[in-house]
Amino acid sequence: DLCKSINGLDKVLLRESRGSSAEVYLYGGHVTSWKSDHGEELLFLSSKAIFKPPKAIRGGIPICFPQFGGLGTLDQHGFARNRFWNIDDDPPPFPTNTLSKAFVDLILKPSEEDMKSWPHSFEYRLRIALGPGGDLMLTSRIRNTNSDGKPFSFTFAYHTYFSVSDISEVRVEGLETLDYLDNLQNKERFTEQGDALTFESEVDKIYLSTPTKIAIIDHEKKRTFVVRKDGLPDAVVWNPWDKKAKAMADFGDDEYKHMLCVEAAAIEKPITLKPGEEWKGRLELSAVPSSYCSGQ
Ligand code: TA6
Repeated sequence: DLCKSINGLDKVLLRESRGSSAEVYLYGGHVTSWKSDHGEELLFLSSKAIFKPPKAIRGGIPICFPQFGGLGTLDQHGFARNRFWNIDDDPPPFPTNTLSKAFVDLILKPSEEDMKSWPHSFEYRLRIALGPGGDLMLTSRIRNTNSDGKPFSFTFAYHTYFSVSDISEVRVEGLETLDYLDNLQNKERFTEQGDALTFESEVDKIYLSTPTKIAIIDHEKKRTFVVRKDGLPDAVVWNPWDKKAKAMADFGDDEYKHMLCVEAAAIEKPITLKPGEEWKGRLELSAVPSSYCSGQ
């Protein structure tokens, strides 16, 4: 259902038959809530999030397009998360999500303004769907619609903020032994040590050529988030920790203890599309009891 939220921005509520739900703001095409079938919130949304354009909403799943980070000429993380998307009432067939009954299709095209800072025309169709087991699936289809024959390249991330009970009790499996660029050390390249990641200070790493599946284990909740991705070879892991948290007006001082960003991304090798070509980037999130998960 489409409704007006308390802060005046339109949002879509998705409800799956067994009780799981999600909320998506047309502003930013931004998922701000994903709840399990017993109503537990699985994404982090800052209590100080600002729902006022052009500020991006702090938390949920910001869409970083056409640029991840500050790696180019646009504002940090591009402009898709700062624009009003439209409901797409004429979507192309999305064979991958045929199972879902609860979904919404959104579309973003560049404004005149956008074309000044990023002189390319594109159609970005985003489907947000809840699967039968309460999984959250995001499918992005980005097509180059340039009429001047020009290709374009972009970097991308689903900047997902997971809700965790206590960051010092969280482990991430699937990124050990991989190379990463450390944003805290001039993006220098390092190799990760050999066992699951744990967290005791600020982290901001871009892991390269990562597996299609990453597990985020919340010890206290006995819950594991499973991130499955397709078309997204990299993964960013970010927690601002205390100092950076205090420096962000839209982030509570202690909130870093209850969140971890693990972001399915395409950063190291920008994606290049010729006119008419389309790129697809899929993200599938599930939350499972931890006892089933380690080593799966
Ligand atoms: O994804 C990690 C990161 O690039 C960090 O460097 C930090 O800047 C974070 O994104 C949040 O960026 P934002 O523009 O949303 O404040």
